[in-house]
Amino acid sequence: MAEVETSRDGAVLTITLNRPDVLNAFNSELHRGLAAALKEARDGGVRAVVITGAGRGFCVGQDLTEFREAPGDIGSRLRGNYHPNIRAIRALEKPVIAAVNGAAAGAGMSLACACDLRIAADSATFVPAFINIGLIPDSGGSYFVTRILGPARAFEWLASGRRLTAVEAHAWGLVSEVVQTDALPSRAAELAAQLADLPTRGVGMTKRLLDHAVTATLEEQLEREAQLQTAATQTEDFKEGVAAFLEKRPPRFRGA
Ligand code: T3D
Repeated sequence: MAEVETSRDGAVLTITLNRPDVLNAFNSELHRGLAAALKEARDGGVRAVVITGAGRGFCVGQDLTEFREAPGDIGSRLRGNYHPNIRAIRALEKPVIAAVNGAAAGAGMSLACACDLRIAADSATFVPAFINIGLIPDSGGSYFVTRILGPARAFEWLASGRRLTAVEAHAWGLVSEVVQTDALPSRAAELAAQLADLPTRGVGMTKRLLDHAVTATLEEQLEREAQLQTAATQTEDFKEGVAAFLEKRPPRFRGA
């Protein structure tokens, strides 16, 4: 079995991290497989992506057995293995859903937070495990968690290493929805299919715009909106959206 599996259902690509015996901890093969899957996700026919884990874990970050001898050059590993996949998720101009089926710990928690939205099984847990072994948040964890939760709560959580239940994560706004564990795959597929039916280029530009908004001034953001709105009016889906409204019928967006 491959460390990462992909499957297509219409315009939805599902990426499954597949090292269930170690709750899908990262090793080199998993990084490589995820990179290949995220490349596959760039295909124009893919209009929504789901990332999930096989078995009872989502992803528990670095495989700690690789630290047994010595940590090695962690900085290089982060730059070479982790960062490209985090950047690839943010660069995808389509929605990426983390379907968190179980423990999301360390860099696995960062991976979930790099996605555009998170839905969780009621058995899922979120663990900023770094501090529990004397490390600091990496793989974008400090960046995304601060933006999702705000700096005060981010510090309280990331510095404590506390395990958060799915219900707590929902109350904090870390996940948008909690469903029964058995229902997670079908709910993720349903949500992804709904997102895939939207005007994908508009969704992609919205994603880019919101990423930019985090650090932009109002003037910069107004200008970015004007530029991307100009691009949005040039899409086929804009024409279709207006035509459907005027003809009083549901739109049929093609993602073009
Ligand atoms: O090297 C670099 O590039 C640096 C990058 C670092 C980034 C990081 O991600 S650092 C943080 C690494 N992750 C952790 O520290 C998490 C460690 N795991 C846990 O704290 C717990 O497993 C969980 C809280 C996540 C889940 O607990 P629980 O009780 O549900 O499961 P468990 O029994 O602890 O784990 C099940 C199995 O998975 C177990 O193996 P076994 O006993 O059945 O043979 C356990 O050892 C294994 N496992 C869990 N996490 C890891 C792991 N094996 C290797 N690496 C792991 N990270």
